[in-house]
Amino acid sequence: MSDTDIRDAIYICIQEGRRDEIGPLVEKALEDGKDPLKIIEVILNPALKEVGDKFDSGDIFLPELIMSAEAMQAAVEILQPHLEKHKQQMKVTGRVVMATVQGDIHDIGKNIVCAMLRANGFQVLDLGRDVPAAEIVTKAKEFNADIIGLSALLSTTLPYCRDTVRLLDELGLRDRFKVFIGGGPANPDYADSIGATYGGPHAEAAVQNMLKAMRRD
Ligand code: B12
Repeated sequence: MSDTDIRDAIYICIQEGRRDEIGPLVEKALEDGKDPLKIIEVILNPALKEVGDKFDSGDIFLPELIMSAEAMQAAVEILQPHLEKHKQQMKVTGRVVMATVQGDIHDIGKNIVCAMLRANGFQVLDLGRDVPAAEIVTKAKEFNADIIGLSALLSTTLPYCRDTVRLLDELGLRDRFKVFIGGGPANPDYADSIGATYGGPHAEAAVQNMLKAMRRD
């Protein structure tokens, strides 16, 4: 199979939600020396974005969206250890608590950010998805985090980022953590308005921005 054939086949697996077929194709791309992050950014993300757009325009419905998400998840699970591969050789660059906020179950992007942070020497406590603000704050204290990373993919759940910052304020803990937000509806203006930092549109930007924040210490 040529590079183009593999790329097209992976793309189609995401589009058509072929969870059982995508694994061997991703493995083959890795065997051929493809960079795992490039597989995500150049093939998987654009394919899933097209699925999201079709869902948005009513051309496909939730069951299809779920099947595509499952194929994406299967591919990311294979790639994740490859993203994290170099972490043992590095010294700890910071401690991050990551969560997808309350009411939101989108976690594919957050999982990629976690893997990339680990690959860059961060210690990461991943709290999962649909996590209430109070739990995020408690765990950040216990973990002695430098950074709290919040992921929100829905316009309706983005306000939970603000709630988390407010809770930190109320508890007198705001200065203890840098708060980064990310995910589709997050943007620099919104981040500013709630007293947080926009972490960027993708995992690489998230890592660079968090590394920069740690260097300022
Ligand atoms: C996959 C998906 C799902 C899957 C999620 C599976 C999972 N385990 O995550 C399923 C099928 C479950 C789903 C459900 C729903 N979804 Co949905 N979903 C998507 C889809 C197609 C892709 C999201 C994704 O994984 N992208 C790939 C990853 C790699 O990208 P990413 O998430 O953006 O993450 C990157 C960056 O944002 C950044 N990042 C992410 N988090 C963070 C955090 C920090 C701190 C930083 C710095 C950076 C960062 O780095 C990541 C890696 O590069 C999007 C469409 C889209 N274009 O986003 C819709 C989308 C987000 N969903 C949408 C909707 C409406 C829903 C539902 C409400 C549908 C329904 N009627 O039930 C439910 C909501 C369920 C809930 N309560 O959360 C809408 C949201 C509209 C809006 N603005 O509110 C979208 C935009 C689709 C659309 N165009 O209409 N969905």
